[in-house]
Amino acid sequence: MGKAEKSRIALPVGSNLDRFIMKNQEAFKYATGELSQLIRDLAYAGKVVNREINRAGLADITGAYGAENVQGEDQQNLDVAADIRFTRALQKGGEVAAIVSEENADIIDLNNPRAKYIIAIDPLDGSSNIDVNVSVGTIFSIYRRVSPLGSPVQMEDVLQAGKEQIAAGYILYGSSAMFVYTTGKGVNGFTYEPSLGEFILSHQNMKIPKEGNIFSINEGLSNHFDEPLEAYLNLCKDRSYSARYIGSLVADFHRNLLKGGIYIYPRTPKVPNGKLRLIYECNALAMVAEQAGGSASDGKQRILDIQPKSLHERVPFYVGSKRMVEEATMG
Ligand code: P6P
Repeated sequence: MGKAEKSRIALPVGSNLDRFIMKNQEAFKYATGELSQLIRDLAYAGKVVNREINRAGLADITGAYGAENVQGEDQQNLDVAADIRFTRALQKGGEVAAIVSEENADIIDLNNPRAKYIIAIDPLDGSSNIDVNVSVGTIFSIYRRVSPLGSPVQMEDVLQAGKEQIAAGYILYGSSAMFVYTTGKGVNGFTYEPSLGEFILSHQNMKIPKEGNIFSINEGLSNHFDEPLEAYLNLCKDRSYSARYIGSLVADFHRNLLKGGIYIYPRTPKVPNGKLRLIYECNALAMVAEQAGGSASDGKQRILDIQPKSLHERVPFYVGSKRMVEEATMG
């Protein structure tokens, strides 16, 4: 990528996502517009899901769907609704050859073999929180296909290491909805303005503080933490750090991105590889964290270096302020 392409996209706060995407595209001399359209398609689906979440309490679409996903977790109605929304938007957009989704056991082949891109997505992470009005989020990764265009999608297209992502981000359905993403040239956040129906640039070139004093972990599992983790958490408490754990990954991650902090979902006897999924949860947030100056590890290695072996594999996840992740994982 040329020097110009590495330069940050500078647009004034208040610019809308569309204009930012176009500016971003100009910086990529080989860009042909498909990636731009793909990011627009994700933002559009996010607006639709945001509307449904905001009405959830009234429209009787909360609660369990009555089925389990491939993880054996009870699907919520909105999990299924969000999965359908994103799949439809990406299918219509025409830029995506296949999707890996938390809500589907197998690759969703969009029968579009000439499309360049692969999407990995958690359509609605933390959805069980919707019934109690807690923020939830969508997490997405974008990869280029590695198998020849025109041929059927292969497993190698979807089992790519996180460092191969060409873009990643999340949509936070919180007190305000936000679209936060990176294409490898820094991280930018856009806040949804309902009166305009637009995501507006509100957080330019987001950087996570190198140090923080917030730690996010489910201490209800503390009887099962290994010694190095126990020791690190005691260090946090000796320093009177704040324990903040919403139980919704995107919400915890976003707060730590802005204020500094570390989110940890460790391995325990019940979840020997941790709970979070590498391909459609950890990789995207690891790319955002690193692009914002932070770090993401599985406790031993960089998340983005891990070569996935299966679609729904789990990894222990330490993500956030660089020095906090280094200290938590040096044990
Ligand atoms: P626990 C939600 O199910 C989720 O995937 C993340 O959003 C959240 O951080 C974590 O699991 C909560 O898991 O075991 O602490 O309830």
